[in-house]
This record gives sequence, C-alpha cells and structure tokens, in this order.
Amino acid sequence: HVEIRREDYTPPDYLIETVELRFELDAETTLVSSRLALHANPDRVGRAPELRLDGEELKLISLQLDGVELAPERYRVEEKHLVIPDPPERFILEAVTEISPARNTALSGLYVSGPMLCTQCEAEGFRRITYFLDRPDVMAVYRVTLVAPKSKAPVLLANGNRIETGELPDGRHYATWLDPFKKPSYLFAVVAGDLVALNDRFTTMSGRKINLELYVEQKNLGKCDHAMASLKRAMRWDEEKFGREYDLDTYMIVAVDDFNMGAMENKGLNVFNSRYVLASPETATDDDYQAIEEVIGHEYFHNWTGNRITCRDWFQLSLKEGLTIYRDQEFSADMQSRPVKRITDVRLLRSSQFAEDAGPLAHPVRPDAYLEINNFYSMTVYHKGGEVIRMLATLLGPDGFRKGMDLYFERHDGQAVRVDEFVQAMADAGGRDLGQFMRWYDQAGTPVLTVTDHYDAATRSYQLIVEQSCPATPNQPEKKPFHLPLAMGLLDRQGRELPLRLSGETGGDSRSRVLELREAQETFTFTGVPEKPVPSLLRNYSAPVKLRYDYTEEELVLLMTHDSDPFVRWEAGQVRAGQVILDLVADRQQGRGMALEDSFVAAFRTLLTDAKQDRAFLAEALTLPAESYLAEQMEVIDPDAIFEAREFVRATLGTRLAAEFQQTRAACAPSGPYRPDDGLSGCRRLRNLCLSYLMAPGSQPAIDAAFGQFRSADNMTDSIGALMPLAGCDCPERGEALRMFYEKWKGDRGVVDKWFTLQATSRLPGTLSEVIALLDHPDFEFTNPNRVRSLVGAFSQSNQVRFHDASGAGYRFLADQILKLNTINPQIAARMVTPFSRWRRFDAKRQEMMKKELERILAEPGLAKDVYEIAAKSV
Ligand code: HT7
Ligand code: ZN
Repeated sequence: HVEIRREDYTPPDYLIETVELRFELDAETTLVSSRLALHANPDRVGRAPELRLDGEELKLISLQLDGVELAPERYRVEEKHLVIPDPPERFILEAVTEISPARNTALSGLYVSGPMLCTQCEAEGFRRITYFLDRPDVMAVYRVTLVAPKSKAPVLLANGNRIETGELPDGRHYATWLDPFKKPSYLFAVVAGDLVALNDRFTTMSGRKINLELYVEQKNLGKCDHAMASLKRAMRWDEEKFGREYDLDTYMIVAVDDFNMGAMENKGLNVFNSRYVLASPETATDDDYQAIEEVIGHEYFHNWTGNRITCRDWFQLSLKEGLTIYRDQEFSADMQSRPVKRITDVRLLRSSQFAEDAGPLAHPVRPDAYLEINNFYSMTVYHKGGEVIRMLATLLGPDGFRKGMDLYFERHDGQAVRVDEFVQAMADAGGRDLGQFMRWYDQAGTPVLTVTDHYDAATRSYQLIVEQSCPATPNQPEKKPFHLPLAMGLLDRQGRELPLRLSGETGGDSRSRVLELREAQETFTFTGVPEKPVPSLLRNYSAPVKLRYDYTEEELVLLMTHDSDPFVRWEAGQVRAGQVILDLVADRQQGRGMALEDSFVAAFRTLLTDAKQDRAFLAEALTLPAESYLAEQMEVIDPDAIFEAREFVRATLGTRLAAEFQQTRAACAPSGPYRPDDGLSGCRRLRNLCLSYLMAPGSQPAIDAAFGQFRSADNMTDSIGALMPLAGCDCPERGEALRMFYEKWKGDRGVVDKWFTLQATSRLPGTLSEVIALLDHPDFEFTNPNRVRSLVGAFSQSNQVRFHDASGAGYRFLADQILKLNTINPQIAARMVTPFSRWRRFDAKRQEMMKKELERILAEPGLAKDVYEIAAKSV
C-alpha cells in the first residue's frame, strides 16, 4: 500500500478542458464512452512525460487518440492506471469502458440501489466509471448523455441543465445534460431509475426562479415535505447570512437507500442517504427532522464552500468540510435554540473527536499522509475543522468574518485552493496575523488549558493564570502553543457579572470578553474587582480544548444557576455530575457501597422544578454525561463500573425524585396532535427523559406508563421515547413492545433500522446473543450500510458495557463482521474497526483480547487498503 504525502504534491502534468460521456445504462453491464479534450499543463513541473489516467475495476473496450485507434504498443493498462507514454501536447482521447453496477457492492462509482442506478464519486469513485485524472485540481466542463430502457429508468439525471431528450429504438430513451460550471470529477453524478419527483420553486434574492426537484421512489413521495422546506430555508439563509445565491436553474436531490455516508453535494444533483430526506410524524423522530434540516443545509452550503471553490488536493478536505460544518451549525442554530444546538455539537465533538484525537488514529485537521483518503472523512477533519472556523469567527467578530468570507469568494471563485488561501483571506480582511493560528491545521491532539487564579484584596486585582499544553500524538511528540480565543466573564458570590477591565485599560465596562491566548503560559490581571470572583471560562465553548479549573461544588452551583452564558451553565452541571459519577466508580472499584450525595439530588430537584427554564435546555441539563465521555476521563477505562455507577445515579434520582419527574412529565403531556414544527420538541424530549429516569429503578408503574405511552403515541418521537427504556428493561412488556413495533413497521427501512438499533444498544446482559441472532433476521443485509450501522455499528460504538464484555465475545463478534464486510464494502468495514483503536485505554486482559482481534484482521488475505490502514495504525 502506497502512502500519499502532502509534501509530495505536484500540479497535474495534463489538464482536461471538456469531458463528453455517454452511458448505455444496464445494471449488469454498462458501457461508458468518454471523449476527453486534454492538454499538457503549462504549470507542470518539468516536461510532460507520460499520461497516467486513474482507473479501477474497468474493462477497456477501445481507445482512440485524435480519432485514430491507439496501437497496443502506444499504451498500457495497469491494475489502477491507463498509461500513454508519449502523447502530444494537445489531443482528444476517446475510450470505451465496461463496468458492472450490479456487482459494485463498495457503493463507490456507479452502482445499483433499489430501483435505480446512481453514482458516488467522492473521493475517488470517478475512476471506477472511466479512465480519468481523478483529482480535485483537474476541473472540466461535462456534457453527459444517458441511454436506458424507458420502462426501467423513466428518469435520467446528471449535473447541470437538461439540454436534449429523445426516444430511441427498442423502448430506450436518452437525455443529454450540460453542466456549464467547471468541476472536479468528484462532483460528477448521474442517476437513472423509476423515480417520482416533488417539485417546488425558489426565487433568489436577485429574482431568478429556481426549480427544486426532490426524487424518490413512488412509495416515499409523502415523506418529502420537510426536506423541501429545509432546502428553501437553507437557500434563503445563505443569501441573508453570506450573500450567496444559487447559480444553476435547477437544484435536484435524489434519495437512495444504499449510501456510504450521509449525502453528497454533486453539482446541481445531490444524492442523499434516504434517512436524511424521508420523514413523516409516524416514522421520524424530532431528532430525525433536525438531522434532515442539518444535512440538507450542509449539502446546499457546499455549493459555494466546496463546489464553486474546491480543494486543491485531498489533504485540504477541511477547507470545504470544516467550513461547511460551521455553516450548517450556524444555520441550525438560527432555525432552533442556539444554546441547545451548541450543547449538542459540543457533546458530539467531545465524545467522538476527542477520543479520535487521543488515540493512534489522531491526525491534524490537515493530515500529512494517508493510505486511503476515505479514512480521513473523520471527526477531526469535519468537526474539529468546524471548531477551527468558529474560532476564526470569534477572533474576527461577525463583521470581520463576513468580510473574510466575501474576500475568499472574490479571490478564489472557480479555483481549487488550499486551507492557506482561506486563512489568508481571513487575515487580510481582518487585518490580522494568523500565522500562529495555522497550527490548528498542522498539530493533532486536544490542547489542555489549566487555569489557576489569585485575588489580591488590597489592590482589588484578580489574576487568571492560563497554561496551555497539548499531548503527543502519532509522529508529533512536541507541540507549539496555539493561538486561541478564551471567552470569559467573572461572577461575584451573588452571581452578578463583574466588569472586565484588564490592567492598563481605561473605561470599558464589558461583562463578557474574549482573551486571546498565544503563549504556553499567560497571566491576565483584572483591576477594580471588589471580591474574589468565580471565573466563567470558555463561554459558548470558544475553543476545542479541555479546561482544567478546580471549581468547588458551590462555585459550580453558582455558575449553573447564575451565569449569563447558557453553555457555561450547562457545562457546570456536567462537570458536577461527572465528579459525582466518577467518585462512585472509584467507590465501586474499591468495593465500597455506593451512595448519592444529598446535595446532588437537591441541585437536580431545583433544576427539574425550575419552571422558568427553557424545556429543551432543561432536558440537556438533566442528561447525565455519556458513558463514553466519562470513560475518556479515566486513566484505565472500566466499562462495568462506569455503567453501574451511572445507572445507580439514574435509578437513585428516579426513586428519590419520582414525584417531581411525574409532575414534569405530566406538565409536558401533549395537548393536541403531533406536528414536528410545533415548537414543542423540547417538551417532548424532557417528557421522555423523565420517563427514562422513572424507568431506571424498574418499577411496575413506570413500566406501565412506558407501555401505555408506547401504545398510544401518535408520533415516532414518543413511540421511541417509550420503547427505548422498555428495550433496556428485563420485563415481559419488552418483548411484546418490540414485536408490536416490528409488525407495524416491517415495510419501512428507516424504522426497521431503529428497531435493530434499539436492541443493539440495550444494556441488558443478553444483548450480544440477541445481536448475533439478529444477523440472521430476514431484514438484515450486509450490503446496506444503514442496516450494518444500525446493528453492528450501534452495538460496538454505542453500547460500551456490552461490547467490552470481559469474556471478549463482543470483540470476536465485531472482528467477524469486519472480515465479512471487507470484501463487500471496504469503506464501511474500515469504519467498523475504530472501537478497537481504543484498546490501550483498557485493562491488560481487554487490551490483549482486542489486540488479538486486530491481529486476526491484519492476517486476513486480501485485506482492503481501507481496513488495513485503520487496523495497522491501531495495533
Ligand atoms: N462530501 C461528502 C463526502 C461523501 C463521501 C466521502 C467518501 C465516501 C463516500 C461519501 N459520500 C459522501 C459528504 C459531505 O460532507 O457533505
Ligand atoms: Zn460536507
């Protein structure tokens, strides 16, 4: 396996101006005829030697150069390339290749999904369609003709505008599409199949009318309204927030059931995993509705951040992904509760990205090397990348950031660029030196901020001493200090916000400010501070770091109840709950009995009964830190002790605050039929959270309440809200409810995925046996990524205590499934390896067992590069 290194980048030797493609579509054998207008790149390094086109799994049928069949000695076909040793400076290359969509279970290139043929070309799927310079800095204009039997594929779609259609003999028809925008091959797409469309219109800010077309299977037409409404909201938002208007006349979205990721931003023709399109109140939860809005927004925003300006090479992936994550987060924050959105985003970052950054797969936001680029569509590139953009926005302020974005679009529209160009635009627009800031792109690992303080009553001055450090990560033993924004405030002992005047400053009365850190250690001295304050640090989670400050219990309660920043209020509660649970973990490990502190129960009661709190926020505040997040805070992870301590806290709260939970649950009871946009999703979340606390001790009245809610629910949020605690309960109602649920929904893929996940994430001791049995269920398919994720992924990634069973059976199970997936879908197989990468964090026996499974995977003959890279780095 060849390692690709960032420092080895050279410009392409040849460029492609225009691409003409003709597809004779058939699931078994598709013929692809290509006509490429090539010329030597004037910016190449040295004279243009041979032309090396990328190609995989292709059968070459014919090859012509400037209209003449190429003699066999003038080219060679290698396993992954077509090489023409001595081409002219400028020429036309025509090739016919044969591919088999039906045998393409890797879902990269052209493949079959249900009643359609569709493509996925990012990152390197286009080379599985035809020979090409399959790299993002080769941009061309595409003209595409699709030919197919009309009865099987009445709908024929490609990027851009449909310029011609017609009938052909033998019941076939064709459509020709022209995309006027130059694009890299990874944004190419075609779809052909038996689909119907939901149509709508959008008028842009300059008055252009855009056709919006959402293609689905006939049976799903009734589930598209939310996706369409989300798209229109996203289009308007990008105009209002960033002044960006859509550029083609038509925007198409196609929903497919078999898809490796969430969705794909192909120019003018997005292809979506159907789970991020289809929704109805009966089949989708509030979270599903939310996720659809987010992903629809994300793909739409890529039209400017990704498509109009793309990446020079794949090391720059965060240029488009981090920026677009930031944009979709801001869009969602504007559409719902901003604080709750920030809390959910931070929760995800800290539970998944921090773990990645602390293990053998840690890599910088801009990686230095890879074997398989698909493995770098990571939490770090996406979500830490998004945090890096957020820090720029915080440092520059809203106006400076907008100016930077405008300058970036003005300078680079139509180009394939690097992260450097983006940061330079920000630096120039904001008049700032961002040289040190670039370390966020180059250094892996989560920085730790250790804050201490000192108050001097005589001078009424208060010092904050901030130290930053960053742990060693693979190939990076030493780290240099980061440039980062630390948003903060100071509270007096009554919880009032104090003015923040740094020594040497005059005037200024702000109650919240951003300190800029650049050094390994810095001291900030505030003057005119009347008493020793409580620092409110990292407001709105202004940087992706771990914060260490030794708060007392009283100080945490003060922040929880008084800070003006909702993130800090939430975080103070999480820190307190984390301390309580981890103390109980220690008690359990040392054989002491567990007892919950009265003060914690009292604080929980105060919060639960605070009628003034926003309910969505309250639900977040009352949710205990996840097992995985608690695990990250332990030197040696003890999954059993974490699970038992956390469950003990939940059950104790459920018992001691039963009346309060019942009251709150009743206060949140629905007063009318469900509507996803009724503004009551926070209420539903809180109500279902109360139910899960009430269920934790396992009392019969609570089980009856859950079963009652399950039977009477008119929407999926409440149905799942009841079924989830039932699935974790060893009671007869469990089997009954799961059976009823399956019988009702067995024809609906998305809901059946939920049914698999509910069972895979049950903490009951027999879960692994159930999961193994479910592999033989008629609805389980190894070829469908959503289904694999819903069972194998859910068990190994979201059921810490059962996956890490001391017998090692969970590990054997996962390795067996990875080896099966290796030949079916290497991308999905590789993603399933990640739980093993954390092996060093566990006790010696578990370490040994996990390592053994990694070695078994690595010993597999014919191991895909994708799986090899993750397994080899992990071991
Ligand atoms: N840009 C899209 C990436 C993507 C992808 C990457 C590798 C393999 C399959 C894939 N499907 C989609 C998704 C996005 O960030 O919008
Ligand atoms: Zn993206």
